[in-house]
Amino acid sequence: MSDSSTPATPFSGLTRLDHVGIACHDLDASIMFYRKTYGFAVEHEEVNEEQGVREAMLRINGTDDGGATYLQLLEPTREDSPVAKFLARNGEGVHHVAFGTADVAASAAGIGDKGVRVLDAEPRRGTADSLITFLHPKDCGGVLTELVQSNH
Ligand code: MC0
Repeated sequence: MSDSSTPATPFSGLTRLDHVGIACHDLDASIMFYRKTYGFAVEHEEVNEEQGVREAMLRINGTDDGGATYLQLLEPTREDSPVAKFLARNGEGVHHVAFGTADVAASAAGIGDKGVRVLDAEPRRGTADSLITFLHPKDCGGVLTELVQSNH
């Protein structure tokens, strides 16, 4: 039964699942696992010194909103980085989920107004020149959540 008070699209402007980020100790071994097991190919690889990660984006499918859906494999480049701390505490596994939006600042502002802590005062640079911001996992049911404005 539909509820006429429920908006057709979420107020947040989020349009898709952009990626699932997976923390790993050895990026090359992890890439090999996903290639051999599922046939997923690396579309993009880079080091993001600000975030302290070496990362690979494995494209899963495309969408019609200028973005796509990926697995993001994350290997830490320094011990004080968020991913290194996560690995030390939890071992390898799902690190965060990321939702796509056409306007990351507007989405973050709307979500912040709902009482969720937005971790970046201004959007930062993400993979492939995307714009990103993070939401605190303690305000999101234990899930570190990222918002992504694709550069495509
Ligand atoms: C930490 N916590 C998590 C978590 N990381 N919970 C779920 N998922 C995670 N990934 C929990 C801890 O278990 C702890 O819970 C509490 O949050 C505080 O964690 P902490 O590590 O002791 O302390 P903080 O506050 O220094 O750091 C947590 C925070 C940080 C989420 C604020 O990791 C952060 O700012 N993350 C955003 C940036 C990031 O993760 N970058 C790497 C991906 P308890 O219960 O023990 O208190 S970069 C990326 O993905 C880019 C390149 C891209 O997509 O383009």
